[in-house]
Amino acid sequence: MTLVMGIVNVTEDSFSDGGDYLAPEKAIAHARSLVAAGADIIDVGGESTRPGAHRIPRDIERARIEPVVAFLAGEGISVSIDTMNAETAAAACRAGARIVNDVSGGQADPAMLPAVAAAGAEIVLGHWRGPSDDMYARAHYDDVVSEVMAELHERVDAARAAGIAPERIIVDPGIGFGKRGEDNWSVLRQLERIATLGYRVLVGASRKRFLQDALATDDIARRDLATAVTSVLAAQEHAWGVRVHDVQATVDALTIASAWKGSA
Ligand code: PMM
Repeated sequence: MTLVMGIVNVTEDSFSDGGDYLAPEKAIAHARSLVAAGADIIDVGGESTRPGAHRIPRDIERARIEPVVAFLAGEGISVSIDTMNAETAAAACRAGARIVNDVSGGQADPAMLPAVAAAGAEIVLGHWRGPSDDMYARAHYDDVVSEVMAELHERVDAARAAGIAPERIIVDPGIGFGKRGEDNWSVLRQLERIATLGYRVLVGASRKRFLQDALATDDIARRDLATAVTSVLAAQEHAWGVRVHDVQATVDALTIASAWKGSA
């Protein structure tokens, strides 16, 4: 069954939950509620990557995530660390994180891939064409799926050259990262093609703007049902995992989909 990665943004400015879990005890309580709802992995992030976001100092990012990662890993919870920063990734791995989730696929910090190799961690390589503060400037494609695949392939090669074993690599097409509405749909429509790269595929569509646009609504509360539907569709295309905010909705949707298929 497709794994569910629950999001804990220990940030001030993430686009849907910024500021809600900045205090470690709030982040931990939230993570526990996501695990109770059925999350398989908790993805802890200390820096927002929303469009227009600015980078934050490394010491602030580390101070935000370290106590949360250490506590959750100490409880036996599988933790991933959402960072583009090698030092933060290494610190999180020392604190017990098992997966480094780098939306830049190791491009933002040249020290990232060697750091992950040295830590023996798994890595999520996201498709990325540059920092969030001007990511749409590079959102021009002739054939978005082929280009995303070719660029992910380069990141995989770089990760393997740095000494990360292929079975420790997960790829993510980077929904919303340097992609406009229709680009995201093209990628999702051909998710199975991305899986032909030969690596596990993670999808992060949760609460993203393109879902709201498809529903033609400003009502942000309606994004969670839309997200749960994308989780089921991604699972049908053999996604290894989905990264979501509302874990309960996705777990329920995936459970009903497997009951329908007779494998629940
Ligand atoms: N999206 C965001 C942050 N981290 N990580 C992965 N692997 N894939 C994504 O699509 C992704 C990510 C931005 O969303 P958020 O601000 O709601 O966390």
